[in-house]
Amino acid sequence: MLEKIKSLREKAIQELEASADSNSLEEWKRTYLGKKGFVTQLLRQIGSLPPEERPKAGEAANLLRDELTQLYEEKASAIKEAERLQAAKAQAIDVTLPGRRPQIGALHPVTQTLREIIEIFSRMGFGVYEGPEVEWDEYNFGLLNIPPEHPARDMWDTLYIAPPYGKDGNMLLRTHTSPDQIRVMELTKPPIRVVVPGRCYRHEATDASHEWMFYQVEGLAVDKGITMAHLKGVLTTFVREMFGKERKVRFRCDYFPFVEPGADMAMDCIVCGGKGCRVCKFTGWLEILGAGMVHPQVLRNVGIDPNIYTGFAFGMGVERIAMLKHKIDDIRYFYANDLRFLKQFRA
Ligand code: FA5
Repeated sequence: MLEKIKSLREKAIQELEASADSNSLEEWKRTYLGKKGFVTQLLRQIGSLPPEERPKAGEAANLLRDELTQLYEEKASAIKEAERLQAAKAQAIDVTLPGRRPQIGALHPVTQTLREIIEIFSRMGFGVYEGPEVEWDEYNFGLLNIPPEHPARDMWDTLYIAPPYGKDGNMLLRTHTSPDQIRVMELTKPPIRVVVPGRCYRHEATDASHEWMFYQVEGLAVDKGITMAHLKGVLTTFVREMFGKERKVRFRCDYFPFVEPGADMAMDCIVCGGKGCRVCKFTGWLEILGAGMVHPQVLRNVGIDPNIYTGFAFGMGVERIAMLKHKIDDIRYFYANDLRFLKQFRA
């Protein structure tokens, strides 16, 4: 019996050493120390031995059980620790890996230009007002001296808002920022000096200098004694601040029903240096804004007496200014969402 115990001990210890993970260790425990395990069976056999062999065999079997139990516990905690370390290693962050750079956004070139324009006019004492993009026909046209059926409406290909919001074409996407002249004059009394930036919409076929959605900045000054000279002075100052002292500007007569007299202002095309290209439609000039003296009827429409007050107004295209500034030859780049284009304007 003692021989049997000895060889069982050797086999058990050898197998215990060979078990490398908790699964094989548990299997080992079942095999030797479990209910039907070898050591348990051995202990049961002690009672059937001749009485003189029992004490020694009993003692040896009990010692074996205690020894194997202790060895099992040591091995179990060693395996547990090894497995814990392995799991921690699998989850560990490799601090030597370079980090992922966050994508940093930047202001859109049109926004940058818009801010620059506003800053220049702020320095000349103009405040800023913002009006709605969805506008009443009455503000976009009627109060600006363009009644229904007036042929001048053809100057603005208009996107109307469908019922149930708009009825009989009385609501639209503003085609210009000029309705905000009315809104400002309804809100405040002269003296007025304000610029109004915002989006405008036109049902327009796009080309290198026309978008169906674009920004304008409206300007309005109303006070006693305002003349066309103030208008020319303010706008020339603006162009020289924005593009440099050597810039040429050109004022020509133009027609807008809400100004009298009316003008358009152009500057020499920076893209081609005035020689003529597809941006300036081969004229050497790029029209950047419409302007004029506020029509007396418009002043009357908002309750301002044109015999006491006069004013000037202008409306400029922001994308056109940005194109000149950065020598961009197609307006459609701005809203094509092409990062190769946009990344060039990181400020
Ligand atoms: C107007 O919209 C008038 N409200 C301007 C005005 C204001 C005149 C105050 C008198 C007094 P016009 O349609 O010409 O005018 O547009 C003004 C400017 O907006 C143009 O010079 C141009 O720079 C820009 N613009 C017009 N249409 C487009 C378009 N489709 N895409 C990009 N820019 C445009």
